Order: sequence, then structure tokens, then C-alpha cells
Amino acid sequence: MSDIDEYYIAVLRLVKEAGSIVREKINQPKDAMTKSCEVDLVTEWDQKVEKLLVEGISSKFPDHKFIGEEATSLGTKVELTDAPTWIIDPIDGTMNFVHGLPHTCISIALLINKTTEIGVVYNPILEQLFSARKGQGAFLNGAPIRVTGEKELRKALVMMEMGTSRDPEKMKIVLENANNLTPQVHGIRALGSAALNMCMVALGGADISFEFGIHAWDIAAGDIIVREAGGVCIDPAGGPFDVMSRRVLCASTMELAQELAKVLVQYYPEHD
Ligand code: LIP
Repeated sequence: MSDIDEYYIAVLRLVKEAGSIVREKINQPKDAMTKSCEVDLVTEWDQKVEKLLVEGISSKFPDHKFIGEEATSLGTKVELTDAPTWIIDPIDGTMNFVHGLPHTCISIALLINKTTEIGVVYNPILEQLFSARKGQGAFLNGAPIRVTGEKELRKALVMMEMGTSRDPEKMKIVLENANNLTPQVHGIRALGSAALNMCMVALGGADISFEFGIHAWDIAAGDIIVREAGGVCIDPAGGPFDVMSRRVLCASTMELAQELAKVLVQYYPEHD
């Protein structure tokens, strides 16, 4: 068994365990605290799930590093080195989790030498386990998944988000993009989780997804899942994808990705 096999088996077990917490708590009353603004939420369960994942991985692989959403919001510095690093969003779609909307997931990726080796996105409410390993394809609950292959924006179903920032400049750009795109595409959808939006592209349920202002933990796992499903992941202005840039555009084909990149109004948040 290779090291990566071992990491993969360990993370799948932990993600399932974490998922049972999310499943048990989603319909129970919970206190939501705010982070960067009044719609950027966190619950004690986000923190507990992150702790479970970090402690579970550390106990088996003590030299591994972490970039976790909740540790970062408590002041831990984000640092991506060549060391094996797990990028973790314990609950992506916290707003949905708080409201009981069943589109919420655990998103976790392992990067070694800054290359993504493993990505897992698990929605325990709808029992959807998306997974990918470098060079080995992408899967939903163990069955292979594939992007649609759509090349034309006018025929595309687009995933995008309003986001959790109340910054007026950011909101203006989000609404401008929604406004400009609506008459040019088949439709626009938002699940409320960047990771699940990206998995919809990998699954072939949507053709393209983009967002500005998300963080590495929202997109690291989705990136490898989309690429292993035959899609592409780029910067929304058309250049190479940078997991720390807080910008993402993934699509079923490069033609489609570049067509959208040309028409998007761009937003450049501060890097992770
Ligand atoms: C959320 C994303 C969502 C995005 C928000 C936020 P959280 O993650 O997945 O798609 O629009 O800005 O980042 O905070 O629920 O982990």
C-alpha cells in the first residue's frame, strides 16, 4: 500500500465520522456566531468537525500540516509549503447548515509539494461522497463521474454564488455578473457551497462554476474532483488556477471556461 493509499483510507474514515456529526446536528437548534460580517457564520459544530479531522490526521501522520477555515479565523497563519498539507473546510455551506438546507458538506484536500493528491467533498445529508485522487478519476459514492463536455456558454448551466461578503464593491460585481450572464446562458444556480457547486460540474449536473472571494478551503478539493472528472479549473480571468488566490472558475471544457472568463467582470480579493 502506498503512503497516499494510507492517507486516503484514513481521510475517508474521518470524513464519514465528521459527516455523522453534521447529519445529527443539521436539524437541531444551534447558535451561529459571525466572523467577517453578519452573514459569514460559524457554529460550534464547524469548530468541532475541524478539530476531529485535524486531531484524527495528526495522530496518524504527525508531520502533516493544516490549513483549516476555523483555525484561520481564530488567527492561525495560512501557509502553504511543500510539506503534506490538508486544506479543510469542516462545513462548507455553513449558512445552509444553520438553516437546515441540505446542501452542506465537508471539504478536504491533501497537497504535497503544492500539488493536490486527494480531494474529498462529503454531503452527509444527501449521502453524496465525491472523491478524487491524482490520475485516478473522480467518483460519486464510488461510481465514476464525468463532466458534460459542453463548450458553448449559451447552452451552459452556470453555478455562481452571492457570497458572504457585504462589501459594496464585491456585491456590485456579483450582481453585475448575474445580470449580464442571465440572458446569455441556459440558467444560473447556487447551492450555497462552493465545493458542492464545483462537484456539480464534475458530476455533469452543471457545466461551469465561478466565484470570487472564496478561500482555499472552499475550492481545494473541488479543483481536483473537477479535473479528474475531465474538466478544467482556471483563474476567472483566463490564467492558471491558484488555490490561494480566492478566485475560481471550473468548467467542463477549456473552451467554455475561456468564453466565460472573457465576459466576467473581475474582482481581485486579497490573497489567502
Ligand atoms: C461559503 C462558500 C459559499 C460562498 C461563501 C462562503 P462557508 O463557505 O462555500 O459558496 O459563497 O462566500 O465562503 O463559509 O460556508 O464555509
